[in-house]
Amino acid sequence: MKKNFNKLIESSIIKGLAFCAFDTLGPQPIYMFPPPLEMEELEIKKTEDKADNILTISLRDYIQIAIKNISLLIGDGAVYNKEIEILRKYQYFGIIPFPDLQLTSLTYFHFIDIESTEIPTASAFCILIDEKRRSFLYNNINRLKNIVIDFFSEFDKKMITEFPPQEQVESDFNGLLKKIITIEETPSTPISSQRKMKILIAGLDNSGKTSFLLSVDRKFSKLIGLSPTRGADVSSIEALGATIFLWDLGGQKKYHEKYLNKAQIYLFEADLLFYFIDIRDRDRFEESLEYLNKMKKALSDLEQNTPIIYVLSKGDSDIIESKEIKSNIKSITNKLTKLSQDGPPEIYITSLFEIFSILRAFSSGVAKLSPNRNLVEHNLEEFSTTTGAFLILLLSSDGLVLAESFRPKALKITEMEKSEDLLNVFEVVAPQFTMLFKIFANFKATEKDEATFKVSDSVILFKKIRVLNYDMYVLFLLDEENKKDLINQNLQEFLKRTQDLLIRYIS
Ligand SMILES: Nc1nc2c(ncn2[C@@H]2O[C@H](COP(=O)(O)OP(=O)(O)OP(=O)(O)O)[C@@H](O)[C@H]2O)c(=O)[nH]1
Ligand SMILES: [Mg+2]
Repeated sequence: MKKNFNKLIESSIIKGLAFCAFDTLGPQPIYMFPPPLEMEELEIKKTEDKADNILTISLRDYIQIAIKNISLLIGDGAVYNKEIEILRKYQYFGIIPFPDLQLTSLTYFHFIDIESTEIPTASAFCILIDEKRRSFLYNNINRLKNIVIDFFSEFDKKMITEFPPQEQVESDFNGLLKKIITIEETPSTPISSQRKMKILIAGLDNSGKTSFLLSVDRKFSKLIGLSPTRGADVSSIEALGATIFLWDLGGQKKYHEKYLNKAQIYLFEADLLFYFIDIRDRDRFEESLEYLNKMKKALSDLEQNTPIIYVLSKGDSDIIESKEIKSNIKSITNKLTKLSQDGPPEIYITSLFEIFSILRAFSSGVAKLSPNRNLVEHNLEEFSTTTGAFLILLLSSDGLVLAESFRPKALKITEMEKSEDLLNVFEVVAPQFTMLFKIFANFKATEKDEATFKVSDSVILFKKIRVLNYDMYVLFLLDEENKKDLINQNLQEFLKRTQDLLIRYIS
Protein backbone atom coordinates (compact mmCIF):
# COMPACT_ATOMS: atom_id res chain seq x y z
CA MET A 1 0.00 0.00 0.00
CA LYS A 2 2.68 2.42 1.04
CA LYS A 3 4.42 1.75 -2.20
CA ASN A 4 1.32 2.61 -4.14
CA PHE A 5 1.09 6.08 -2.74
CA ASN A 6 4.76 6.78 -3.20
CA LYS A 7 4.58 5.60 -6.81
CA LEU A 8 1.71 7.95 -7.48
CA ILE A 9 3.39 10.87 -5.86
CA GLU A 10 6.57 10.28 -7.80
CA SER A 11 4.66 10.98 -10.97
CA SER A 12 3.03 14.09 -9.54
CA ILE A 13 3.93 17.72 -9.05
CA ILE A 14 2.47 17.31 -5.56
CA LYS A 15 5.01 16.32 -2.92
CA GLY A 16 2.79 15.25 -0.09
CA LEU A 17 -0.56 15.45 1.64
CA ALA A 18 -1.19 16.10 5.31
CA PHE A 19 -4.39 16.14 7.29
CA CYS A 20 -4.12 17.90 10.65
CA ALA A 21 -6.58 18.48 13.44
CA PHE A 22 -6.83 20.13 16.81
CA ASP A 23 -6.58 16.93 18.81
CA THR A 24 -6.51 16.53 22.60
CA LEU A 25 -2.79 17.35 22.42
CA GLY A 26 -3.30 20.50 20.37
CA PRO A 27 -2.60 20.82 16.65
CA GLN A 28 -1.47 17.41 15.38
CA PRO A 29 -0.82 15.83 12.02
CA ILE A 30 -3.29 12.93 11.79
CA TYR A 31 -2.58 11.56 8.31
CA MET A 32 0.75 12.04 6.61
CA PHE A 33 1.54 10.99 3.05
CA PRO A 34 4.32 10.08 2.64
CA PRO A 35 4.80 9.01 6.26
CA PRO A 36 7.41 10.97 8.21
CA LEU A 37 10.97 9.69 8.25
CA GLU A 38 12.99 8.86 11.34
CA MET A 39 15.99 11.07 11.96
CA GLU A 40 18.49 8.42 10.82
CA GLU A 41 16.58 7.81 7.62
CA LEU A 42 16.52 11.51 6.99
CA GLU A 43 20.28 11.76 7.35
CA ILE A 44 20.76 8.93 4.87
CA LYS A 45 18.30 10.44 2.39
CA LYS A 46 20.10 13.77 2.56
CA THR A 47 23.37 12.24 1.45
CA GLU A 48 21.73 10.25 -1.32
CA ASP A 49 21.65 11.79 -4.73
CA LYS A 50 17.97 11.47 -5.17
CA ALA A 51 16.05 12.37 -8.26
CA ASP A 52 12.68 11.40 -6.87
CA ASN A 53 10.02 13.83 -5.84
CA ILE A 54 9.13 12.25 -2.52
CA LEU A 55 9.01 14.47 0.47
CA THR A 56 11.61 13.68 3.09
CA ILE A 57 10.48 15.32 6.26
CA SER A 58 10.30 14.31 9.88
CA LEU A 59 7.41 14.09 12.28
CA ARG A 60 8.57 17.36 13.80
CA ASP A 61 8.19 19.04 10.43
CA TYR A 62 4.68 17.69 10.07
CA ILE A 63 3.86 18.99 13.55
CA GLN A 64 5.14 22.42 12.56
CA ILE A 65 2.88 22.30 9.52
CA ALA A 66 -0.06 21.37 11.75
CA ILE A 67 0.58 24.15 14.26
CA LYS A 68 0.98 26.84 11.67
CA ASN A 69 -2.14 25.86 9.80
CA ILE A 70 -4.48 25.22 12.68
CA SER A 71 -3.59 28.49 14.36
CA LEU A 72 -4.72 30.30 11.24
CA LEU A 73 -8.17 28.83 11.58
CA ILE A 74 -8.69 29.20 15.30
CA GLY A 75 -6.68 32.38 15.79
CA ASP A 76 -6.67 33.58 19.37
CA GLY A 77 -9.54 31.24 20.16
CA ALA A 78 -12.25 33.88 19.82
CA VAL A 79 -13.65 31.72 17.05
CA TYR A 80 -15.02 29.33 19.64
CA ASN A 81 -17.37 32.01 20.92
CA LYS A 82 -19.28 31.54 17.70
CA GLU A 83 -22.29 29.32 17.48
CA ILE A 84 -21.63 25.75 16.51
CA GLU A 85 -23.75 26.10 13.41
CA ILE A 86 -21.51 28.91 12.23
CA LEU A 87 -18.37 26.89 12.84
CA ARG A 88 -19.80 24.05 10.80
CA LYS A 89 -20.17 26.36 7.84
CA TYR A 90 -16.59 27.62 7.90
CA GLN A 91 -14.71 26.61 4.79
CA TYR A 92 -11.55 28.43 3.90
CA PHE A 93 -8.70 27.89 1.53
CA GLY A 94 -5.32 29.45 1.96
CA ILE A 95 -1.94 29.34 0.31
CA ILE A 96 0.63 29.08 3.06
CA PRO A 97 4.41 29.20 2.76
CA PHE A 98 6.78 26.91 4.66
CA PRO A 99 10.11 28.49 3.75
CA ASP A 100 12.13 26.22 6.07
CA LEU A 101 10.90 23.19 4.18
CA GLN A 102 10.88 24.92 0.80
CA LEU A 103 7.25 24.03 0.50
CA THR A 104 4.01 25.83 -0.13
CA SER A 105 0.67 24.38 0.73
CA LEU A 106 -2.84 24.81 -0.47
CA THR A 107 -4.74 24.31 2.74
CA TYR A 108 -8.39 23.57 3.23
CA PHE A 109 -9.68 24.62 6.64
CA HIS A 110 -12.90 23.39 8.13
CA PHE A 111 -14.43 22.11 11.32
CA ILE A 112 -15.45 18.49 11.63
CA ASP A 113 -17.95 16.86 13.93
CA ILE A 114 -16.52 14.16 16.14
CA GLU A 115 -18.93 12.41 18.47
CA SER A 116 -16.72 12.43 21.53
CA THR A 117 -16.18 16.19 21.53
CA GLU A 118 -18.75 18.85 22.24
CA ILE A 119 -17.51 21.53 19.89
CA PRO A 120 -16.52 20.82 16.29
CA THR A 121 -12.84 20.02 15.77
CA ALA A 122 -10.65 22.42 13.79
CA SER A 123 -8.92 20.75 10.86
CA ALA A 124 -6.51 21.65 8.08
CA PHE A 125 -5.78 19.59 5.03
CA CYS A 126 -2.61 20.50 3.14
CA ILE A 127 -1.59 19.78 -0.40
CA LEU A 128 2.17 20.27 -0.28
CA ILE A 129 4.14 21.37 -3.28
CA ASP A 130 7.66 22.60 -4.00
CA GLU A 131 7.53 26.35 -3.37
CA LYS A 132 9.04 27.06 -6.78
CA ARG A 133 6.10 25.38 -8.44
CA ARG A 134 3.38 26.97 -6.38
CA SER A 135 1.88 28.76 -9.39
CA PHE A 136 0.25 25.42 -10.11
CA LEU A 137 -1.89 25.98 -7.04
CA TYR A 138 -2.90 29.49 -8.02
CA ASN A 139 -3.60 28.64 -11.62
CA ASN A 140 -5.78 25.65 -10.83
CA ILE A 141 -7.27 26.81 -7.60
CA ASN A 142 -10.91 26.44 -8.52
CA ARG A 143 -10.56 22.89 -9.76
CA LEU A 144 -8.48 21.95 -6.74
CA LYS A 145 -11.03 23.47 -4.39
CA ASN A 146 -13.86 21.46 -5.91
CA ILE A 147 -11.97 18.20 -5.68
CA VAL A 148 -11.04 18.80 -2.05
CA ILE A 149 -14.50 19.90 -0.94
CA ASP A 150 -16.05 16.88 -2.66
CA PHE A 151 -13.56 14.59 -1.00
CA PHE A 152 -14.22 15.83 2.52
CA SER A 153 -17.98 15.89 2.14
CA GLU A 154 -17.62 12.10 2.12
CA PHE A 155 -14.48 11.62 4.16
CA ASP A 156 -15.75 13.63 7.15
CA LYS A 157 -18.25 10.84 7.77
CA LYS A 158 -15.44 8.37 8.34
CA MET A 159 -14.07 10.47 11.18
CA ILE A 160 -17.29 10.78 13.18
CA THR A 161 -16.40 8.30 15.90
CA GLU A 162 -12.62 8.66 15.77
CA PHE A 163 -9.78 9.08 13.34
CA PRO A 164 -9.34 5.68 11.66
CA PRO A 165 -5.71 4.52 11.41
CA GLN A 166 -3.73 5.70 8.41
CA GLU A 167 -3.70 2.26 6.71
CA GLN A 168 -7.47 2.31 6.57
CA VAL A 169 -7.69 5.64 4.81
CA GLU A 170 -4.73 5.31 2.48
CA SER A 171 -6.86 4.27 -0.46
CA ASP A 172 -9.11 7.31 0.05
CA PHE A 173 -6.15 9.66 -0.14
CA ASN A 174 -4.81 7.70 -3.11
CA GLY A 175 -8.06 8.39 -4.89
CA LEU A 176 -7.81 12.07 -4.05
CA LEU A 177 -4.25 12.27 -5.32
CA LYS A 178 -5.30 10.60 -8.57
CA LYS A 179 -7.88 13.31 -9.12
CA ILE A 180 -5.28 15.99 -8.53
CA ILE A 181 -3.04 14.27 -11.05
CA THR A 182 -5.77 14.55 -13.68
CA ILE A 183 -5.52 18.32 -13.26
CA GLU A 184 -1.80 18.14 -13.88
CA GLU A 185 -2.46 16.25 -17.07
CA THR A 186 -4.83 18.91 -18.32
CA PRO A 187 -3.69 22.12 -16.64
CA SER A 188 -5.64 25.32 -17.26
CA THR A 189 -2.42 27.16 -17.97
CA PRO A 190 1.02 25.81 -18.69
CA ILE A 191 2.81 25.33 -15.40
CA SER A 192 5.12 28.29 -15.07
CA SER A 193 7.15 29.73 -12.28
CA GLN A 194 5.37 33.05 -11.94
CA ARG A 195 1.76 33.75 -11.51
CA LYS A 196 0.25 35.77 -14.29
CA MET A 197 -3.18 37.23 -14.24
CA LYS A 198 -5.38 38.56 -16.97
CA ILE A 199 -7.86 41.28 -16.20
CA LEU A 200 -10.31 42.54 -18.81
CA ILE A 201 -11.46 46.14 -18.82
CA ALA A 202 -14.61 46.51 -20.90
CA GLY A 203 -17.57 48.82 -21.36
CA LEU A 204 -18.85 51.24 -23.98
CA ASP A 205 -16.63 53.89 -25.53
CA ASN A 206 -16.08 56.99 -23.41
CA SER A 207 -16.92 55.17 -20.17
CA GLY A 208 -13.57 56.01 -18.59
CA LYS A 209 -11.68 52.72 -18.86
CA THR A 210 -8.36 54.05 -20.05
CA SER A 211 -8.49 56.94 -17.60
CA PHE A 212 -9.08 54.48 -14.76
CA LEU A 213 -6.08 52.37 -15.74
CA LEU A 214 -3.81 55.37 -16.06
CA SER A 215 -4.87 56.46 -12.57
CA VAL A 216 -4.20 53.04 -11.10
CA ASP A 217 -0.73 53.29 -12.55
CA ARG A 218 -0.50 56.92 -11.33
CA LYS A 219 0.23 58.15 -14.84
CA PHE A 220 -1.74 61.32 -14.38
CA SER A 221 0.23 63.31 -16.90
CA LYS A 222 -1.13 61.11 -19.67
CA LEU A 223 -4.73 61.76 -18.77
CA ILE A 224 -4.90 65.02 -20.67
CA GLY A 225 -6.08 64.75 -24.24
CA LEU A 226 -6.80 61.05 -24.06
CA SER A 227 -8.15 59.64 -27.30
CA PRO A 228 -10.42 56.62 -27.80
CA THR A 229 -8.60 53.33 -27.50
CA ARG A 230 -8.23 51.55 -30.82
CA GLY A 231 -8.91 47.87 -30.39
CA ALA A 232 -7.39 46.08 -27.44
CA ASP A 233 -4.51 47.65 -25.61
CA VAL A 234 -2.59 45.22 -23.43
CA SER A 235 -0.32 46.48 -20.69
CA SER A 236 1.01 44.99 -17.51
CA ILE A 237 1.67 46.14 -13.99
CA GLU A 238 3.33 44.54 -11.01
CA ALA A 239 1.11 44.61 -7.98
CA LEU A 240 1.08 42.63 -4.76
CA GLY A 241 3.85 40.41 -6.04
CA ALA A 242 2.28 39.27 -9.29
CA THR A 243 2.30 40.34 -12.90
CA ILE A 244 -1.12 41.52 -13.90
CA PHE A 245 -1.97 41.84 -17.56
CA LEU A 246 -4.59 44.45 -18.23
CA TRP A 247 -6.59 44.16 -21.42
CA ASP A 248 -8.16 47.53 -22.14
CA LEU A 249 -10.83 46.70 -24.70
CA GLY A 250 -11.55 49.94 -26.57
CA GLY A 251 -15.30 50.36 -26.39
CA GLN A 252 -16.29 51.72 -29.81
CA LYS A 253 -19.02 49.67 -31.39
CA LYS A 254 -16.90 48.64 -34.37
CA TYR A 255 -14.68 46.56 -32.08
CA HIS A 256 -17.37 44.68 -30.16
CA GLU A 257 -17.91 41.98 -32.78
CA LYS A 258 -14.22 41.28 -32.96
CA TYR A 259 -13.89 40.66 -29.22
CA LEU A 260 -16.94 38.45 -29.16
CA ASN A 261 -16.15 36.47 -32.30
CA LYS A 262 -12.59 35.95 -31.24
CA ALA A 263 -13.42 35.31 -27.62
CA GLN A 264 -10.79 32.54 -27.57
CA ILE A 265 -8.21 35.29 -27.82
CA TYR A 266 -9.71 38.26 -26.09
CA LEU A 267 -11.71 36.71 -23.30
CA PHE A 268 -9.83 33.45 -22.89
CA GLU A 269 -8.67 32.67 -19.37
CA ALA A 270 -9.62 36.04 -18.00
CA ASP A 271 -9.33 36.00 -14.23
CA LEU A 272 -11.52 39.03 -13.79
CA LEU A 273 -13.63 41.51 -15.72
CA PHE A 274 -14.08 45.15 -14.79
CA TYR A 275 -17.18 46.40 -16.57
CA PHE A 276 -17.50 50.17 -16.90
CA ILE A 277 -20.67 52.20 -17.08
CA ASP A 278 -20.64 55.99 -17.32
CA ILE A 279 -23.01 56.90 -14.50
CA ARG A 280 -23.95 60.22 -16.13
CA ASP A 281 -24.99 58.73 -19.44
CA ARG A 282 -28.38 57.24 -18.66
CA ASP A 283 -29.38 57.26 -22.32
CA ARG A 284 -26.81 54.57 -22.98
CA PHE A 285 -27.59 52.25 -20.05
CA GLU A 286 -29.60 49.88 -22.23
CA GLU A 287 -26.93 49.75 -24.89
CA SER A 288 -24.34 49.07 -22.22
CA LEU A 289 -26.35 46.25 -20.69
CA GLU A 290 -26.77 44.66 -24.11
CA TYR A 291 -23.02 44.65 -24.62
CA LEU A 292 -22.57 43.30 -21.10
CA ASN A 293 -24.96 40.45 -21.80
CA LYS A 294 -23.13 39.49 -24.97
CA MET A 295 -19.87 39.53 -23.09
CA LYS A 296 -21.27 37.38 -20.30
CA LYS A 297 -22.61 34.91 -22.82
CA ALA A 298 -19.25 34.71 -24.60
CA LEU A 299 -17.56 34.05 -21.25
CA SER A 300 -19.97 31.30 -20.32
CA ASP A 301 -19.60 29.75 -23.79
CA LEU A 302 -15.92 29.42 -22.93
CA GLU A 303 -17.05 27.78 -19.70
CA GLN A 304 -15.39 30.51 -17.73
CA ASN A 305 -16.90 31.72 -14.55
CA THR A 306 -15.07 35.04 -14.65
CA PRO A 307 -16.00 37.29 -11.73
CA ILE A 308 -17.25 40.73 -12.72
CA ILE A 309 -16.76 44.00 -10.92
CA TYR A 310 -18.93 46.88 -12.03
CA VAL A 311 -17.45 50.32 -12.12
CA LEU A 312 -19.87 53.22 -12.27
CA SER A 313 -17.49 55.86 -13.52
CA LYS A 314 -17.49 59.65 -13.46
CA GLY A 315 -19.17 59.87 -10.06
CA ASP A 316 -17.41 63.13 -9.25
CA SER A 317 -18.04 64.55 -5.80
CA ASP A 318 -19.78 67.67 -7.11
CA ILE A 319 -22.59 65.67 -8.67
CA ILE A 320 -22.73 62.45 -6.67
CA GLU A 321 -25.40 63.80 -4.32
CA SER A 322 -27.59 65.22 -7.07
CA LYS A 323 -31.06 63.77 -7.62
CA GLU A 324 -30.28 62.80 -11.17
CA ILE A 325 -27.12 60.85 -10.39
CA LYS A 326 -28.67 59.20 -7.36
CA SER A 327 -31.54 58.02 -9.47
CA ASN A 328 -29.14 56.80 -12.16
CA ILE A 329 -27.18 54.82 -9.60
CA LYS A 330 -30.32 53.29 -8.26
CA SER A 331 -31.65 52.38 -11.66
CA ILE A 332 -28.45 50.74 -12.90
CA THR A 333 -27.89 48.97 -9.59
CA ASN A 334 -31.33 47.42 -9.80
CA LYS A 335 -30.75 46.31 -13.35
CA LEU A 336 -27.38 44.78 -12.58
CA THR A 337 -28.85 43.02 -9.57
CA LYS A 338 -31.52 41.43 -11.74
CA LEU A 339 -28.88 40.26 -14.18
CA SER A 340 -26.54 38.77 -11.65
CA GLN A 341 -27.30 35.18 -10.81
CA ASP A 342 -24.92 34.44 -8.01
CA GLY A 343 -25.45 36.95 -5.27
CA PRO A 344 -25.55 40.74 -5.34
CA PRO A 345 -23.28 42.35 -7.93
CA GLU A 346 -20.14 44.05 -6.73
CA ILE A 347 -20.42 47.69 -7.66
CA TYR A 348 -18.08 50.63 -7.16
CA ILE A 349 -18.56 54.27 -7.92
CA THR A 350 -15.38 55.96 -9.04
CA SER A 351 -14.17 59.36 -9.98
CA LEU A 352 -10.92 60.40 -11.58
CA PHE A 353 -10.76 63.20 -9.05
CA GLU A 354 -10.83 60.79 -6.12
CA ILE A 355 -7.85 58.57 -6.71
CA PHE A 356 -8.80 56.37 -3.76
CA SER A 357 -12.18 55.53 -5.22
CA ILE A 358 -10.24 54.09 -8.14
CA LEU A 359 -7.67 52.29 -6.00
CA ARG A 360 -10.41 50.79 -3.88
CA ALA A 361 -12.32 49.45 -6.85
CA PHE A 362 -9.16 48.11 -8.42
CA SER A 363 -7.87 46.49 -5.26
CA SER A 364 -11.14 44.78 -4.46
CA GLY A 365 -10.90 43.27 -7.89
CA VAL A 366 -7.35 42.09 -7.45
CA ALA A 367 -8.09 40.90 -3.93
CA LYS A 368 -10.86 38.76 -5.35
CA LEU A 369 -8.10 36.80 -7.04
CA SER A 370 -6.29 36.15 -3.81
CA PRO A 371 -7.02 32.72 -2.37
CA ASN A 372 -5.97 34.06 1.02
CA ARG A 373 -8.29 37.03 1.17
CA ASN A 374 -11.15 35.22 2.92
CA LEU A 375 -8.94 33.74 5.55
CA VAL A 376 -7.26 37.07 6.25
CA GLU A 377 -10.70 38.59 6.60
CA HIS A 378 -11.81 35.78 8.88
CA ASN A 379 -8.86 36.63 11.11
CA LEU A 380 -9.56 40.34 10.87
CA GLU A 381 -13.11 39.70 11.93
CA GLU A 382 -11.98 37.85 15.02
CA PHE A 383 -9.52 40.60 15.75
CA SER A 384 -12.33 43.09 15.60
CA THR A 385 -14.40 40.99 18.01
CA THR A 386 -11.50 40.80 20.43
CA THR A 387 -10.67 44.49 20.27
CA GLY A 388 -14.05 46.09 19.64
CA ALA A 389 -13.02 47.86 16.44
CA PHE A 390 -15.91 48.60 14.08
CA LEU A 391 -13.89 48.71 10.95
CA ILE A 392 -10.46 47.36 10.12
CA LEU A 393 -8.77 47.97 6.81
CA LEU A 394 -5.49 46.44 5.84
CA LEU A 395 -3.75 48.57 3.24
CA SER A 396 -0.65 48.10 1.15
CA SER A 397 1.72 51.06 1.10
CA ASP A 398 0.35 52.16 -2.26
CA GLY A 399 -3.18 52.27 -0.93
CA LEU A 400 -4.54 48.97 -2.19
CA VAL A 401 -7.07 47.46 0.19
CA LEU A 402 -5.82 43.98 0.98
CA ALA A 403 -8.61 43.07 3.34
CA GLU A 404 -11.39 44.68 5.28
CA SER A 405 -13.71 43.77 8.08
CA PHE A 406 -16.59 45.88 9.27
CA ARG A 407 -19.57 45.67 11.52
CA PRO A 408 -22.83 47.35 10.59
CA LYS A 409 -22.27 49.78 13.42
CA ALA A 410 -19.37 51.23 11.48
CA LEU A 411 -21.92 52.68 9.08
CA LYS A 412 -23.65 54.44 11.93
CA ILE A 413 -20.70 56.02 13.59
CA THR A 414 -19.35 57.47 10.37
CA GLU A 415 -22.80 58.45 9.20
CA MET A 416 -22.42 56.21 6.25
CA GLU A 417 -26.12 55.53 6.07
CA LYS A 418 -26.83 58.29 3.63
CA SER A 419 -27.32 55.86 0.81
CA GLU A 420 -29.40 53.31 2.59
CA ASP A 421 -31.80 53.16 -0.31
CA LEU A 422 -29.03 51.38 -2.20
CA LEU A 423 -28.31 47.72 -1.99
CA ASN A 424 -25.10 46.49 -0.56
CA VAL A 425 -24.23 49.88 0.87
CA PHE A 426 -20.66 49.28 1.79
CA GLU A 427 -19.58 48.08 -1.60
CA VAL A 428 -21.41 50.80 -3.42
CA VAL A 429 -20.49 53.92 -1.55
CA ALA A 430 -17.08 55.30 -2.21
CA PRO A 431 -17.21 58.91 -1.05
CA GLN A 432 -17.05 58.09 2.66
CA PHE A 433 -14.05 55.95 2.01
CA THR A 434 -12.41 58.88 0.40
CA MET A 435 -12.45 60.59 3.76
CA LEU A 436 -10.65 57.64 5.34
CA PHE A 437 -8.11 57.54 2.57
CA LYS A 438 -7.39 61.23 2.79
CA ILE A 439 -6.52 60.69 6.42
CA PHE A 440 -4.41 57.73 5.35
CA ALA A 441 -2.45 59.91 2.94
CA ASN A 442 -1.85 62.45 5.73
CA PHE A 443 -0.70 59.75 8.05
CA LYS A 444 1.71 58.29 5.52
CA ALA A 445 3.23 61.68 5.02
CA THR A 446 4.05 61.94 8.73
CA GLU A 447 6.17 58.79 8.58
CA LYS A 448 5.07 57.87 12.08
CA ASP A 449 4.25 54.34 13.17
CA GLU A 450 1.04 55.26 14.83
CA ALA A 451 -1.45 58.10 14.86
CA THR A 452 -5.01 58.74 15.89
CA PHE A 453 -7.50 61.07 14.29
CA LYS A 454 -10.80 62.21 15.68
CA VAL A 455 -13.70 62.27 13.26
CA SER A 456 -17.04 63.39 14.69
CA ASP A 457 -17.83 60.86 17.43
CA SER A 458 -15.29 58.28 16.43
CA VAL A 459 -11.57 57.72 16.49
CA ILE A 460 -9.47 56.47 13.62
CA LEU A 461 -6.29 54.71 14.57
CA PHE A 462 -3.58 54.12 12.00
CA LYS A 463 -0.68 51.80 12.48
CA LYS A 464 2.21 51.18 10.18
CA ILE A 465 3.32 47.58 10.26
CA ARG A 466 6.07 45.66 8.59
CA VAL A 467 5.54 42.25 7.06
CA LEU A 468 8.79 40.85 5.77
CA ASN A 469 10.08 43.60 3.53
CA TYR A 470 6.78 45.30 2.98
CA ASP A 471 5.26 48.24 4.75
CA MET A 472 1.59 47.82 5.34
CA TYR A 473 -0.95 49.87 7.18
CA VAL A 474 -3.89 49.00 9.36
CA LEU A 475 -6.74 51.37 9.95
CA PHE A 476 -9.12 50.92 12.86
CA LEU A 477 -12.33 52.73 13.43
CA LEU A 478 -13.19 52.93 17.13
CA ASP A 479 -15.84 54.54 19.25
CA GLU A 480 -13.45 55.22 22.13
CA GLU A 481 -9.79 55.96 22.14
CA ASN A 482 -9.06 53.63 25.07
CA LYS A 483 -9.69 50.59 22.86
CA LYS A 484 -6.29 51.38 21.46
CA ASP A 485 -4.59 49.55 24.31
CA LEU A 486 -6.38 46.32 23.56
CA ILE A 487 -5.40 46.62 19.92
CA ASN A 488 -1.76 47.18 20.78
CA GLN A 489 -1.80 44.18 23.10
CA ASN A 490 -3.15 41.85 20.44
CA LEU A 491 -1.68 43.23 17.25
CA GLN A 492 1.65 41.43 17.32
CA GLU A 493 0.01 38.08 17.86
CA PHE A 494 -2.42 38.77 15.04
CA LEU A 495 0.37 39.75 12.69
CA LYS A 496 2.48 36.79 13.58
CA ARG A 497 -0.37 34.54 12.68
CA THR A 498 -1.40 36.19 9.45
CA GLN A 499 1.86 37.35 7.96
CA ASP A 500 2.28 34.17 5.97
CA LEU A 501 -1.12 34.65 4.43
CA LEU A 502 -0.14 38.17 3.46
CA ILE A 503 3.16 37.09 1.97
CA ARG A 504 1.38 34.64 -0.27
CA TYR A 505 -1.45 37.01 -0.98
CA ILE A 506 -1.39 36.57 -4.71
CA SER A 507 2.07 35.33 -5.56
N1 LIG B 1 -15.55 64.05 -14.93
C1 LIG B 1 -14.98 62.87 -15.17
N2 LIG B 1 -14.57 62.56 -16.41
C2 LIG B 1 -14.00 61.36 -16.62
C3 LIG B 1 -13.82 60.43 -15.56
N3 LIG B 1 -13.22 59.33 -16.07
C4 LIG B 1 -13.05 59.57 -17.39
N4 LIG B 1 -13.51 60.79 -17.73
C5 LIG B 1 -13.48 61.40 -19.06
O1 LIG B 1 -14.20 60.60 -19.97
C6 LIG B 1 -13.61 60.63 -21.26
C7 LIG B 1 -13.40 59.23 -21.79
O2 LIG B 1 -12.44 58.56 -21.00
P1 LIG B 1 -11.61 57.32 -21.54
O3 LIG B 1 -10.85 56.83 -20.39
O4 LIG B 1 -10.87 57.67 -22.78
O5 LIG B 1 -12.79 56.31 -21.92
P2 LIG B 1 -12.65 54.81 -22.50
O6 LIG B 1 -13.65 54.01 -21.79
O7 LIG B 1 -11.25 54.38 -22.44
O8 LIG B 1 -13.12 54.99 -24.03
P3 LIG B 1 -12.75 54.03 -25.27
O9 LIG B 1 -11.29 53.90 -25.29
O10 LIG B 1 -13.29 54.70 -26.48
O11 LIG B 1 -13.45 52.74 -25.04
C8 LIG B 1 -12.32 61.42 -21.11
O12 LIG B 1 -12.54 62.72 -21.59
C9 LIG B 1 -12.07 61.45 -19.61
O13 LIG B 1 -11.41 62.63 -19.21
C10 LIG B 1 -14.25 60.81 -14.24
O14 LIG B 1 -14.15 60.07 -13.26
N5 LIG B 1 -14.83 62.03 -14.11
MG1 LIG C 1 -9.93 53.79 -23.84
